[in-house]
Amino acid sequence: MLQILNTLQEQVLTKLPAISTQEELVVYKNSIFGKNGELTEILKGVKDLSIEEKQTIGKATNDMKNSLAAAFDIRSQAIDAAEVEERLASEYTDVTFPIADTGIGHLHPLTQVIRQVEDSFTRMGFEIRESMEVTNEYKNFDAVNIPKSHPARDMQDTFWLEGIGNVLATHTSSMQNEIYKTHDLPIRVVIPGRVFRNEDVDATHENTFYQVEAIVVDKGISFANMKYTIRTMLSDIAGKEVKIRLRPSYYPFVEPGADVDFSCPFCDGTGCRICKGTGWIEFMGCGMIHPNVLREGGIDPMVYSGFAFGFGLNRLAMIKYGINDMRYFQNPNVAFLRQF
Ligand code: FA5
Repeated sequence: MLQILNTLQEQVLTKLPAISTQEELVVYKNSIFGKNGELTEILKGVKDLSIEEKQTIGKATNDMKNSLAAAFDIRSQAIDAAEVEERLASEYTDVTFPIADTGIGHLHPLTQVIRQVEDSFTRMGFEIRESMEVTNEYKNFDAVNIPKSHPARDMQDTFWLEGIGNVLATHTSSMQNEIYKTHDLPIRVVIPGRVFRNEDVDATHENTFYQVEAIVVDKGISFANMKYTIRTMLSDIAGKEVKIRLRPSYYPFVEPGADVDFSCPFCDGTGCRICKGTGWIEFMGCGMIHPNVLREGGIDPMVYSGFAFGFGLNRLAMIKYGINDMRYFQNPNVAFLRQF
């Protein structure tokens, strides 16, 4: 029996190195150790040996069984290690290797315009605060002089959120109250941000768009300061001196309030396609901050005054780049984006 076992062991040790996958190894192991495997069949004869033989041969066969099992384990580990080596060699990528020109992207046109606006305000000594996208009824409406019954609420179709009084900001003026309450005086802050209105989308209206708000509060701030700031910003963005004109207008959070037009930078006021032949581009709302709004923010309107203005950034980008449909901005169309 020992001789048969020795022969089997030799066969196994010769064959094992030639096996290169775990699947093959399992099949071969089964043919040796399985229910009808070669070794199992040989070991079935042990029960017929005499007691003395069982003591010697039995122990030897057991040792051989263990050593064959160990040989299978070693081969199994070697196959795993070889597989890892092979994957390392085939999947290795040198991330420091110079790549071919893949056409690296660039900033979205809206981001480019936001940065230009921020640069202009930074030069004028403003600090930048980003507008909160989720706010509440108090900050978005009540605190800026738009009480519940006010018709101006209907002009800004609102996305109401779960929870009492939570809304998506409909305008960047929703940041005013928080800034008045948390900022030391004087205040000179510009607030770009994304706002939302539950509106039908068309070429000039989006339900998700960007606005920029600017607020200044100090002692002795006047309408003239506001006009100068607006003109400086618009000239910076247009890349040339522009004129502005103000028309009386109504916003609940300012008094007096006005709408601002600026002279068309494309035709210098003579009339063209962009300004629809008028020489002027209607652009934004502005005004002196309403005393109620200052008071609600904890600022005494008898001591301090200020101005605020706000405009749509999508509209500015459309004017600047001659884009005729606002829906392009939220459309991930690479052919459109590559133009800027
Ligand atoms: C406001 O939102 C005021 N908070 C602006 C303001 C601030 C006035 C401070 C006075 C003082 P209005 O609703 O008009 O105002 O929106 C301002 C600008 O946002 C518009 O001129 C327009 O450019 C842009 N806008 C408004 N609705 C949309 C829309 N649905 N899609 C794209 N842009 C819009």
